[in-house]
Amino acid sequence: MTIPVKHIKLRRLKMTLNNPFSTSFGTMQDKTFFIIEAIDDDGNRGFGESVAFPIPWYTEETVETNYHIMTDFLMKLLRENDIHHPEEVRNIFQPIKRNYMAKAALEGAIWDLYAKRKNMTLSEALGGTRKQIDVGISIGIQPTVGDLLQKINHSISEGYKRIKIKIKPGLDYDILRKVRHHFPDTPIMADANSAYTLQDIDQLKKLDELDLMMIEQPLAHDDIVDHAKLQAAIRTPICLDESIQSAEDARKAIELKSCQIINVKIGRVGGLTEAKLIHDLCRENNVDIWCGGMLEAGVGRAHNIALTTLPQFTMPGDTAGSALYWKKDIIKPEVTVDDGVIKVPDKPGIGYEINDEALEAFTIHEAVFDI
Ligand code: OSB
Ligand code: MG
Repeated sequence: MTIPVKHIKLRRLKMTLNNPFSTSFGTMQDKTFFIIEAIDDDGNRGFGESVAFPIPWYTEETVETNYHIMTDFLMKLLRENDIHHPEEVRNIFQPIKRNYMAKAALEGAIWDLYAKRKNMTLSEALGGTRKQIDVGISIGIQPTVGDLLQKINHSISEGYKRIKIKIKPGLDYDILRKVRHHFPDTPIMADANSAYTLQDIDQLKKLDELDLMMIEQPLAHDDIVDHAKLQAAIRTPICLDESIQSAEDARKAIELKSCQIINVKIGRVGGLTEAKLIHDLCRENNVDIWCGGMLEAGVGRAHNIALTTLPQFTMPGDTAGSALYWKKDIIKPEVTVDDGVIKVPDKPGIGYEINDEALEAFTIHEAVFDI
């Protein structure tokens, strides 16, 4: 039985975050991205979300490169190949190098369509078991330490299970020391988004005294060699984000001891199938794994929740509730967090309905392609 994808609808959305989000690479407030809809003969609709930003400052992909790769290459491959199971899409897309976020967006829509046709949840289709998932929060760089402490205090009162703080050179040890002083028992971690080099090793070593859960992506976005040197020199566990773009990258990083933990993002690694391969590899090697976030709207958020139901996702992820990011999200109901926990939906596919009215309102361009 093939999955009869008849049309792909590409919508370019523009949404505005409730608050600007600052990392070592820059500040984001307006978000432009794609919602992909895979439609079959019976009118079933599978949804995917592309997580690339307008500017290539996280990885090299952008909204525009996503459009180019999806429409000029990936759709052609979908036309030329029958798909029996969404796991095959990874191989079908293999002739096109990298461009993982573009691939993941289309693949995600096909996974959702497949699960809906089978009348199962996306979590079940992936082999997930968890009925609820633990949630942490990622707090961007704040104007003052006082603002940061206030945000952390609020997040703890809301029940978030761990606090992630964005750091960069000059805004690191002194701030984290104050945070640790005010919150001696809170699980805290730091994310540098590749802002350091091995020359900063003494500054990074100082973080060992703060008992952080981990430091995420301290060194270059494409490095696994220097990270191994750094991990050998510091006690704080290193978690890799940007550097892991495939299961092969994960295998090499584990072998080199470049990290003890992996942050998986579906978009960064080319889709749910690759994310699952990385999950399985981490499980075999006893490496901790958690699901990262890309300030997603509801569709991407729902995919993250489904992935996080796999057994090795033992650490809280970055997928918080819709209201933290958006005045209005594009799904019904919106994702809600209760005491640091999201209940996994039990409806077919991504498990949330699309709020078509909101989807329309945020769409700035749309195009339909025959498959
Ligand atoms: O490095 O994890 C990251 C947001 C944008 C780009 C990169 C990252 C992040 C986050 C926020 O940390 C995660 C989220 O809340 O969605
Ligand atoms: Mg990160």
